[in-house]
Amino acid sequence: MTAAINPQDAWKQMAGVAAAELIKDGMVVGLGTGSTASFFVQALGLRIQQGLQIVGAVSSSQVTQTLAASLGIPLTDLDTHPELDMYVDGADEIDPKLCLIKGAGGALLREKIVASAAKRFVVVADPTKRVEQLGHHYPLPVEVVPLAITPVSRKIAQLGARVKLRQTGATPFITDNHNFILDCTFPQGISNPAELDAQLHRIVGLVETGLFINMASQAILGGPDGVQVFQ
Ligand code: ABF
Repeated sequence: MTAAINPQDAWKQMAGVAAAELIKDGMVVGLGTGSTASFFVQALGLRIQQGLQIVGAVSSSQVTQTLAASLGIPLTDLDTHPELDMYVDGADEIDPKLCLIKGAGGALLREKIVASAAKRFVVVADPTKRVEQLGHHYPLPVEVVPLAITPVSRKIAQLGARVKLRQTGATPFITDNHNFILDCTFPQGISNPAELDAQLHRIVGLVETGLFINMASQAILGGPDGVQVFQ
């Protein structure tokens, strides 16, 4: 007997399956992280079992790497394939220009590296991720070198944010790159994502932000009325 999944998961799965249909023989594919990306990875694994022949896939996290390996997806890396045909990943918020907040899963740096290597970045999500303005539903995660956590926190607070160190229990959450994450809430939302991203990047010790601007080329949303594509 197959366990029933809740509607939101069903929508994520619809998006993941639709994105997997875009993958063609001979492609090098980037694999995102998170529950929606996992549905894509599973659908891609199924297509590979059915005969799809990709050149290889680059994972954006250890978790995804393990999942992909378990599904028989051929794995590669950016040294072997510095340019990918397509990257598929989820998001926490998607605005009308396809600017994104990502990083709730803590993999934002690798996600951004893999996304930036791809000719095409397809976002997969359910409709709860669509927002008019970024920053109202999710804090903005930024990845920070542990040594710099206190001065970086203070400088981000000076930009108007409430800043919280992400923790697992009593200890700081550690990224795949051995850094910390600061979750930054901007009480008025983020009116100018590009300007904020530039300001944050001027802070020494801040490694990367979860703002993905002008990177996504398409969003595939599963929902109660089926799959919708935004570009
Ligand atoms: C990754 O997973 C992250 O960048 C984002 O934070 C999260 C989205 O997760 P889900 O698909 O589980 O909502 O894409």
